[in-house]
Amino acid sequence: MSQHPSICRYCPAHCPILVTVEDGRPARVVGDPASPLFGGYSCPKGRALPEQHANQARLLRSLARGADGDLAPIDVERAMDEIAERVGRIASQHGPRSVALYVGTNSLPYPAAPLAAHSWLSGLGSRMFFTSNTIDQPGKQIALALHGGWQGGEQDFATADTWLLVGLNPLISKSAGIPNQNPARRLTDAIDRGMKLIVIDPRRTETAQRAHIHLQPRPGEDPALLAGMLRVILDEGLFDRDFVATETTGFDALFEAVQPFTPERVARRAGVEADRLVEAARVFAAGPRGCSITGTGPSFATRGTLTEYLSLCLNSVCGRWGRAGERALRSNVLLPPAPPRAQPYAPYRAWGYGEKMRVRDLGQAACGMPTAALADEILLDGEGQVRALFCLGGNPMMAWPDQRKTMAALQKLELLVTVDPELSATARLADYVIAPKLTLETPGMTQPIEALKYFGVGIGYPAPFAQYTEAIVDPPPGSQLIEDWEFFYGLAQRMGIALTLVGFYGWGRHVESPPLLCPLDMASKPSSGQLLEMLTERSRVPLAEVKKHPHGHVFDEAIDIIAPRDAGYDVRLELGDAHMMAALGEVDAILRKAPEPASADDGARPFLLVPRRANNFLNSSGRSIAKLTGRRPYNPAFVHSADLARLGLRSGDDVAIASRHGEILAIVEADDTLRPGVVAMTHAFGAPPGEDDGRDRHRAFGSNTGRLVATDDDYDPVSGMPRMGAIPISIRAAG
Ligand SMILES: Nc1nc2c(c(=O)[nH]1)N[C@H]1C(S)=C(S)[C@@H](COP(=O)(O)OP(=O)(O)OC[C@H]3O[C@@H](n4cnc5c(=O)[nH]c(N)nc54)[C@H](O)[C@@H]3O)O[C@H]1N2
Ligand SMILES: Nc1nc2c(c(=O)[nH]1)N[C@H]1C(S)=C(S)[C@@H](COP(=O)(O)OP(=O)(O)OC[C@H]3O[C@@H](n4cnc5c(=O)[nH]c(N)nc54)[C@H](O)[C@@H]3O)O[C@H]1N2
Ligand code: SF4
Ligand SMILES: [Mo]
Repeated sequence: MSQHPSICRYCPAHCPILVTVEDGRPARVVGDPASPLFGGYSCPKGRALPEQHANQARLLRSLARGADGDLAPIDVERAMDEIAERVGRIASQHGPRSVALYVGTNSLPYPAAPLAAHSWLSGLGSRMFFTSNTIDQPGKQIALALHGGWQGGEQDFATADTWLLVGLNPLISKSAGIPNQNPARRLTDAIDRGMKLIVIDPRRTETAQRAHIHLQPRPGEDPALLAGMLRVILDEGLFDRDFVATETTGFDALFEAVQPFTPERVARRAGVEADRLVEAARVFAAGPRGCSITGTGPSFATRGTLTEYLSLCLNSVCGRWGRAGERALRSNVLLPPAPPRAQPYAPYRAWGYGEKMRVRDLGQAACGMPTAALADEILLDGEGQVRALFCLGGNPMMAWPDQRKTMAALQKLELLVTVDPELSATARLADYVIAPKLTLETPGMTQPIEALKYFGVGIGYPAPFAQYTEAIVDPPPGSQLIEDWEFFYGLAQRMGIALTLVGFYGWGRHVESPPLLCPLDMASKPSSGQLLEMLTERSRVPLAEVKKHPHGHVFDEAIDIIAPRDAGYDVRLELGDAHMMAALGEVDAILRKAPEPASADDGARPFLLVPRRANNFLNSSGRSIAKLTGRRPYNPAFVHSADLARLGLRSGDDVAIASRHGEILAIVEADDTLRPGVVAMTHAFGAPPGEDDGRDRHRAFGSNTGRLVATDDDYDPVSGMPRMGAIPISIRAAG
């Protein structure tokens, strides 16, 4: 028996852990009390890492679909031979665009994997690179491109006087909003200090329960609510005049555009009290320090870009950005040095360049390619049609909008390959399933998590923290597993493609320094450890230094002091972007037509379905682990008890939930933390169409909310993301 410090890579929090190893296998995981910043925190998912590694459902060998139509074990080298041959043939017959790659959430634990996969795809000549980002919060990157990001970063939660969270629940999701390192503890400390938390959420979440002000609106009204708060702040002169005058442009346009959003009008439509809205605006503006951050709730409820843009405007008019002479909040440690200045990044184009989709006039944008349109692209016959799809750490069948369409598309492909440790719903449709090593069997580091700060405000480490871990166990005996990057390296070798890893996630267009290029030796394969060394070649703190601190370390020597604006640099933050002001005009028009929070959809669908995340699962991951599912392997439909009573239902009853687009069976559960009229369900549950037709099947594996979403209805014209929240639904008893 031995104990090893390592990093839990199950979710983006990347908590430092102590792993007890017995007979070469992980036996027990606890939060590492010796690590700074996290205070020994761990959650049930992290503590279930031994079960994940030893899971009965785990694939110990790769699989290929045989002539009989069944998946059967295959030697991984042979699988790579066959796949290289087949994808090469498709690319040469139909052009490289016929090959697409989808990277999901489980690429994050493996820093080299998405980079190797991307390089392989580029080498093939295809730009059809998709990620889960465009079915998550793509508005964050689009809004940053339109508004401008601040090089000095945001203000620190630890010293804030006020904090605004719009539709996110960091106490459970641990991904943004409150620093992820034991967020509940950090929130307690902040509130004890006197910080005033404001939460806008239709559910009285774990986070909202601790708020000074909780606005519990009808879902989907966030643009109006934030415009209303901005109006109060601008009208009452509560903003930072100096900052607005010297660092921003477009104030007059914003001032004009928010005028129609009087507190009374907004409050009436959103179903909140006007006085509380005004109070929220005043508390936020009073600060003096704080930040506004948005989450997946408003992102899914349509107009996510506008909500994020207005949130950035709230921060900018209140001057909530790091000033010259202050210490920067998020210094680089394993990323290359990037001395921050008190000035915006140069603006960049948010859309209108790069690869085009053949459907709905969508294409490449600041957020990446529109994943919600990929199924349509596969289904649409014609030149350029996608015929081969490679999935890395993602599960389209559980996570993409419109599960039926997704299934039809995946079945239509000539070649579907996925890298997945289990027979996910996507893997079951695949021609090849590559069985990968899991986190404790591979080296890892915190660099990808450090780089998440480029994706939006309120994400990333609040201190120069870094950690590196070696692989601490070997793969299970008798297995044949490779690392995700090795699969793409193997394909590249066979296809004569030379791989170059483009370092530090150079996808954020406003990353200031030139990308780090790491060409790989294609004749003699590097080790995973060598790849991590290459990716940290120009790091602010040498990787060798980070390795000296196996429990993780805060590198105070890396703290940056924000420098003043460069002489002659006149870029300003944009408060009045024309697209966003026009979008506000559309919201105004909607309010004019429907001033009341009328029934959602002609009364036929009187409830609004919203997302919520479960502590024991990461999207679809964890559902095969008994320790995490416990006695409830399904995702309840949470409904307010007053609504249940009106419907004549009781907790545990079966119901049919129908949207304009589809219907699912579910099990209701009373939850009085919800605003009446709102139903909350966790996504990525359920089974593929055809497998859940029998009675009671939903009791065994839950219900897929993606069935209720249409990809081509009410979608964002830039990211292509459809309405995935605030979905009008009906509920009726199912006998
Ligand atoms: N209706 C609805 N749809 C949604 C959402 C919602 O709230 N509601 N949320 C959206 C959001 S925010 C996101 S990010 C997407 C997520 O979309 P995806 O990333 O596509 O979905 P996941 O379920 O996270 O897929 C993870 C897959 O990785 C596999 N996996 C687990 N561990 C490993 C590993 O170590 N290596 C590899 N290679 N694979 C591994 C799992 O078995 C699983 O199949 O879904 C989106 N879809
Ligand atoms: N335990 C766990 N952690 C996770 C994940 C997981 O599946 N499980 N997934 C990870 C991923 S991929 C992501 S993207 C992040 C997401 O992290 P978060 O964005 O924090 O996601 P949620 O916890 O679902 O919080 C969304 C909140 O929005 C509220 N909401 C719904 N509709 C609206 C609306 O119209 N307006 C407003 N203002 N609020 C609304 C919901 O009630 C809910 O409380 O979490 C990550 N962390
Ligand atoms: S919050 Fe839980 S799953 Fe996420 S890294 Fe920490 S222990 Fe792992
Ligand atoms: Mo996500």
